[in-house]
Amino acid sequence: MSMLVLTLLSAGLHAAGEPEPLAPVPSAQQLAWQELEYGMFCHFGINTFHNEEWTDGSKSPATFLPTDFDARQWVEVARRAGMKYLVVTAKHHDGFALYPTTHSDYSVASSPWRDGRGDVLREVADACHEMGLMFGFYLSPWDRHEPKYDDPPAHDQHFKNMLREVITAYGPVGEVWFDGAGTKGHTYDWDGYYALVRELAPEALLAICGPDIRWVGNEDGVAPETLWNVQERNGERVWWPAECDVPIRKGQWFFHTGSEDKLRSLDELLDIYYRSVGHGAVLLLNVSPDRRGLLPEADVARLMELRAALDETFARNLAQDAAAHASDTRGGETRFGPANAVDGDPATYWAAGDGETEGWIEVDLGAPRTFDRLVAEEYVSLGQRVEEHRWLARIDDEWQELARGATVGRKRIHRIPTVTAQRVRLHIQNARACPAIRALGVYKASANEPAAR
Ligand code: FUL
Repeated sequence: MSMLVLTLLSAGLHAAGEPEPLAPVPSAQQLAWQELEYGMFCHFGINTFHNEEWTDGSKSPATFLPTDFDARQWVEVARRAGMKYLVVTAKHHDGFALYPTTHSDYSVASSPWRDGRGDVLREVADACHEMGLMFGFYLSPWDRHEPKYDDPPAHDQHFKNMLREVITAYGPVGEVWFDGAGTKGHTYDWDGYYALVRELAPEALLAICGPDIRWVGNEDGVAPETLWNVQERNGERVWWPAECDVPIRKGQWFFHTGSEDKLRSLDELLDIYYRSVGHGAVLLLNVSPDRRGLLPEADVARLMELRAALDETFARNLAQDAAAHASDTRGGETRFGPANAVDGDPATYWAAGDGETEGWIEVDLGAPRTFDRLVAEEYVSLGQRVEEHRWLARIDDEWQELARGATVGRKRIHRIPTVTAQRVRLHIQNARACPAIRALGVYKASANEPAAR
């Protein structure tokens, strides 16, 4: 047999390979971070004791005096709330450091708290590491206390010294949160900061003013409905997933006395969840420790209500292990078959053949079922592919549209008016490359959730 015939034969017999990744794709760290979905932001510092959001660096360290600080309570609450990571303000714009830095006298070491021997950052980092939450820190480049701030090269060195100190003493670090606030007109050596973090903590993601995680663009906890992880940056297409940071008490990142009325309702938090995580972003919800150094009871109770409502809603996927079929299966192979989208395994997916940029996947729920939440997830290791989709159900012998949208991405949840149907279909009307869908979900929301909007 000639080589040509052999080649043709083996090509014909060969199993279809995985779809070509559609560049850009996430790094392993970005992917792992996106899977966390939900984290806690903790703003704590000198401001906590002054009922202010921003202080100017002149408040006396003597005013930092939590009466009952317990980092384990923060982390335990975050864990029970289903949050998978925590980001704490190691230093906010006022310059006051929550750890005994050797590069400034404005820190916990100059406070009367534990006679100046306390270290908030140490205890938060240790509790995170011990309880299995990814640890991240916020370090404000804007520093209203540090005299060197007005001399950019000197300040850059100072800032790098602090970065080095935190990373080497409190790691492993998963996320470094660089805030851009207050920095207009100031020159920073961003590249130098990034290089230092990469050198000391290659596992850490650089967020907000950084190339790994982007700010969603508002402080409302809301991502746009159409959310691309792929972004154009400096003329290059890059994977740059979005984080939605939002305070649980409206407008307050730091604790303020007598402000319980600012605490968002369960309905508001659910809405935030659906419009952040449900649009494919990661939610970083801020809960401020109070003057005791504890998360306030009312905020904790609200977090648990949210957890309970979400757990109840997503307890049972009506499509789990349902009979599934699709318009096309890559190479006709089981390993790319539609059942992979309902097997509960995030590592398996349904994929269509090359060039199939339109198609559908359908589940038979076994009997008519009542539901009002639809979930789809792309297998984003291969890049973000779906550009336009809709959900349909077979009702009165015709396919009726339940929801529509553009991107699916890592996760897309649609809230729909309650409907009863047995056959449900995700129709991908357009994709940038053959779709790869790792999960489909059909749920009935908890009675503790407000009706669909
Ligand atoms: C903003 C800051 O100015 C706020 O105080 C807060 O830290 C928020 C997360 O970022 O830019």
